[in-house]
Amino acid sequence: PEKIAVVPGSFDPITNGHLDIIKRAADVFDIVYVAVLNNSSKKPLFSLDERMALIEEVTKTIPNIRIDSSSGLLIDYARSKKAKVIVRGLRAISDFEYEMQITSMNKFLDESIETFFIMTKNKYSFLSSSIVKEVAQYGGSVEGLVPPHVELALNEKFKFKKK
Ligand code: COD
Repeated sequence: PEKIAVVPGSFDPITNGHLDIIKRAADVFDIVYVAVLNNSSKKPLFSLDERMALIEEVTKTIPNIRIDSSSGLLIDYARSKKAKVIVRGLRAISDFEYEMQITSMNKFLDESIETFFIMTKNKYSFLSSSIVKEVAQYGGSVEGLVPPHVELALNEKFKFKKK
């Protein structure tokens, strides 16, 4: 049977750290659903459609991934795709507590679905969508931290004109 995984997130916007996790998951699983879901504690900068379009654009060379979204529970989404595995990325120790909390809640909701963690590349250890937005907002360069397409979208969003 096909090995199916879900890589869930807010992806607001997708960074090179996310992309690295998605690619590494796609190397291991037959089908990887990249699912844009709501994190109720975050207010997104990019709309759902914008976030999905950016992911679509920067992952178009990876054949076995599917870009999708859901407004419900991650575990229900995973079940609906017959995914046995949820893949999350781990950065610094600060991610650990939060990840452990959602992993144990998801395990409580459906014991048959596993969460696997892929450790970030060192160079992306301190990279997050939030820090990227913070810098881009004030006109700083985020080159190398996000795909070029995302950099353009950020400049557009903040109406930042390059000198
Ligand atoms: N290097 C490696 N991994 C990274 C990096 C990086 N630089 N940056 C981010 N990541 C990883 C994150 O650790 C995470 O695993 C993934 O990429 C996505 O990150 P974000 O920040 O875009 O997404 P989150 O953490 O906001 O996603 C949270 C969900 C939306 C998945 C969660 O809120 C959810 O499941 N919502 C749906 C409702 C639900 O089921 N809630 C109950 C959960 S118990």
